[in-house]
Amino acid sequence: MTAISAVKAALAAQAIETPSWAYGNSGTRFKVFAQPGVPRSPQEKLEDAAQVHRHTGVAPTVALHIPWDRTDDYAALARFAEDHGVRLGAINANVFQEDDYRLGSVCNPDPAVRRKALDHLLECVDIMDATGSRDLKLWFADGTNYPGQDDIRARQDRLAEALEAVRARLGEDQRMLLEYKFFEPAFYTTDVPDWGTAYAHCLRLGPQAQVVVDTGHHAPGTNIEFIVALLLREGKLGGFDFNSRFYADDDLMVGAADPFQLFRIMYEVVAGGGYGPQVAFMLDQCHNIEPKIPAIIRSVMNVQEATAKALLVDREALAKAQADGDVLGSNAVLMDAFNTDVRPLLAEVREEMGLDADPVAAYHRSGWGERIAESRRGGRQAGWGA
Ligand code: AOS
Ligand code: ZN
Ligand code: ZN
Repeated sequence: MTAISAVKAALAAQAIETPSWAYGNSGTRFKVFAQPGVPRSPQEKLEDAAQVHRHTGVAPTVALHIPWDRTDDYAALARFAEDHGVRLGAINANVFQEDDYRLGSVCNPDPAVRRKALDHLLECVDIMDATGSRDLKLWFADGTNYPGQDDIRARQDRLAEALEAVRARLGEDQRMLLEYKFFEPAFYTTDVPDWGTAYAHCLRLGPQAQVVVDTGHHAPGTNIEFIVALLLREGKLGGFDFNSRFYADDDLMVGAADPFQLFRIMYEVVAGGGYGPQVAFMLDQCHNIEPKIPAIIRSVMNVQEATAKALLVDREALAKAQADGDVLGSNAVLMDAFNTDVRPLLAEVREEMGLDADPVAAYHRSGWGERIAESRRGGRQAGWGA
């Protein structure tokens, strides 16, 4: 196989998971904007996700969020997904949206609240059994707002206890992915604020616990690709929540704010041997003002473009320049790949997959947007505040 055909094969095999909540109405705490044609049920979200996969060919799974996607029969929902050409992906737990969680969920000082939160997490594993999902994604809003409000170390103990109970409940082929975020909604301490805290917990929990890197969850200037390289090296990178940010956790389209950063991240994934099913490439975004389905297609394409560039890095030339201590030469090898226009290559990959070279145009031509605007009335909010 020539190098370029290997790159094409790797691109055709990519799997980018789209989040069910990105198809629903969303906004900020100031305003949620309703859009025409927005899904009213988990099934309609899956129908929209199927359109993204139909036109890109690389978005075969959909992450669910419980309770936003609550349904009576999860096995039936999984069959519904398959009938539409997609599968159910990660199950996202939600222990942040009830009054009981004012002082936290699994870290709450009240054992009854902790029990309630843990029961929800265990229920999510029951749901994974029914859907056939591999990954449980855990993000905790837990933290404190004021110095002295609670005991930092005791909260870590409570967290560890809950995580261990979840781990013990996992099936052999299931994993728990622990997400970190430096602040929000807690403003003084957050109980899982950074990769180091997530890593320390996952290390204790063993091989079924891995860290998930949400690209919007770092302080400005953080070198995310270094974190990626390190977690991969330690066998602890479970996946990504991709999105981009200009300020805080903006949840904008991945690759929109800083395509160079996305390329650097994907390069570390490829170079570190993480390009495969063991690292879940998930989107975690909201499309507050732009049409949702084309925005998700665009996001998938942005990840593909960064991946193509990462795969095109001349690793041999780079290794040689690095070994020679050639600072400018090594940097030039990386920049050559980043500055390559990979759009024609991706167009070829799509055509070879039997797809239109331009997924956004193909989506617009399909008339799906008009059809759902006509047939779906009263679309639902994605979940925040719903
Ligand atoms: C929150 O900031 C995190 O990014 C989580 O992944 C969150 O649960 C997600 O945005 C919606 O499920
Ligand atoms: Zn996230
Ligand atoms: Zn987030």
